[in-house]
Amino acid sequence: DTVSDDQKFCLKEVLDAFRLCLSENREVYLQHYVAGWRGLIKFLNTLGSVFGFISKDAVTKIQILVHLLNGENGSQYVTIQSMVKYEQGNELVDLTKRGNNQESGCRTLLRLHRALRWLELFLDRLRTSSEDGKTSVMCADAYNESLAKYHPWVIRKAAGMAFCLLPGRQAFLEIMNVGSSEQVVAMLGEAIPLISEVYQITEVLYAQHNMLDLP
Ligand code: 1PX
Repeated sequence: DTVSDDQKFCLKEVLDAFRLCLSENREVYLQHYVAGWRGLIKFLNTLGSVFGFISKDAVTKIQILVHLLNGENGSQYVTIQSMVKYEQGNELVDLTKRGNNQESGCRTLLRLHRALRWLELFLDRLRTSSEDGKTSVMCADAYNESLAKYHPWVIRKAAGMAFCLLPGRQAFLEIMNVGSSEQVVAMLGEAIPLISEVYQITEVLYAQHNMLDLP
């Protein structure tokens, strides 16, 4: 195998990243949140170029967050909670229409946050599906229930076409590099509650700050 280890997807890595996300007092560490997404992008990249437009957008958003984390105000970006406080307190977020802060951490993370809900729904369908379950249908159902409402028609159309090209359930489970189907299903059972918790904490935080509709 010529793919080096750090490029190869493994579900364990994503699981670990989302586990490390949660601090003792239920704050979410941005560094690990970003690492979780990086892991997921590796998976997306193994699926081929039809998924490139999705991966490209996600990578752009991850990079925006990484720049903020490594930038001069990086210490304000340790957790999602501190990011929200800092950006809101310093008027660094466009609240109603796009203006000077089109690449704020808050609006950028909100896009990934909405996608995290898709992930939770999709992985849960995958986990509970039967051997002949169709990944394309699971993916489309999860998408229509979550992310689709934020996307214009062209994106929904392109996403729908890409879903049809997803590998079947068995191949899909194999790319996760965990082991047998039963082992993947077990690991999904561990990962989904963590993803769900990170999602819920972020959702409540954004709701409290009226930031669920950032432009
Ligand atoms: C364990 C393995 C599970 C599979 C992991 C797959 C990771 C998928 C990562 C998807 C990340 C998508 C981020 C989308 C963010 C977004 O909504 N961006 C839109 C709005 O951004 P803007 O800056 O303009 O306000 C942007 O318009 C998006 C464009 C790209 C299309 C997004 C389609 C999303 C489909 C999600 C399903 C991915 C299917 C992967 C199949 C496994």
